[in-house]
Amino acid sequence: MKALKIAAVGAALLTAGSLAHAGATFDAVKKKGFVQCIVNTGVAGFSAPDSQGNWTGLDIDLCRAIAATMFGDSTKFKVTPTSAAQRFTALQSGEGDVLTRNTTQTLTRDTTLGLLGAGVNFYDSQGIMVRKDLNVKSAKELGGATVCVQTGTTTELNLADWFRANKLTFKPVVIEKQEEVVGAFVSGRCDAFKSDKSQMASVRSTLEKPENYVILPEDFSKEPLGPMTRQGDEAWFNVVRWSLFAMINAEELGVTSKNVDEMLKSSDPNIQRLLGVTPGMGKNLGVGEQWAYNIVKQVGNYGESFQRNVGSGSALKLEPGLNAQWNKGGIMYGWPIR
Ligand SMILES: N[C@@H](CCC(=O)N[C@@H](CS)C(=O)NCC(=O)O)C(=O)O
Repeated sequence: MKALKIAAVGAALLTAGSLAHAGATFDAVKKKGFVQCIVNTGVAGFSAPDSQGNWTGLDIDLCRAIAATMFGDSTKFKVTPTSAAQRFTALQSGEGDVLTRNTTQTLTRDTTLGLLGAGVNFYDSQGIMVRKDLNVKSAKELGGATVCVQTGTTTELNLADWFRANKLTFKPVVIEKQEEVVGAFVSGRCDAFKSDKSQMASVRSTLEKPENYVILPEDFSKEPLGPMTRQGDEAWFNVVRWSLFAMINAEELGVTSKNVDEMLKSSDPNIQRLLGVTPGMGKNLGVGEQWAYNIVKQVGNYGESFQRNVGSGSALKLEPGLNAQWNKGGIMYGWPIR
């Protein structure tokens, strides 16, 4: 009798749990029919508009994946471009539904902003770029240098930490707009430019003579970059988190935008669950059962997105490094979709 009672309470809780889809952002996004993603103002490979004004990049693909989950249509998204300093206020004040903007996940950001990190879509580290004619081989030779960084970034803090730890002096030049930071560096106002290595590679590829600049070998910090949502709407948080995990799992399982239709016939239970052939995952998220099929079909798996935007198929030609799958020498690891 007692056991029966407990089971009944458990079932009631479960029902309440599945009704928790009534999150304010989840509902608002569903109602308006598109996702508003807060992105950067333009970092090639991550998020940048092309000559026709179409936004592409790894962070844009994540935004498209979220749209595919919600609407079965990856084109149902809009962007709000922000500087590093503006991005958190933009999310807090509801200017967007999700931050998909090369944002490092840190304890302070998770605990003091009313926001929450929902995963990692690029494992990065910070580095320093200098002009080649400075003839510097290591950051340890940069004592007394003037270093340009962008306001409101982890870069600002890591810079001070590293120079202090190495007992070197430096002069920071802290500027809000990315193009002004780059301008100050190129014009010689700063000896060095510090940022996430991926973004630095992106900036370097857009300079007039990229070969005149070198990225020094040091890694200054861990920068796990990923999306954030406002706290208090777990249904929405889950849509963001699991859209990303669907892309990562699809890569691990070998499901691509090219073969996803054949994969519907796969006998692998993991693939059947991912693609909604075995239903349940969509219902749990509060979306259609084809949510992950739509992501893979329209956006691609994580590896395809990486390759196209920042990897061998892009101007940046970044190696996957840490962003390879956990069983291929990296640390990308999709949590189980089950
Ligand atoms: N990952 C770091 C740095 C992110 C960041 O804002 N980097 C700059 C340096 S390239 C950037 O993306 N700027 C582009 C913009 O302001 O739109 C953080 O989260 O603080």
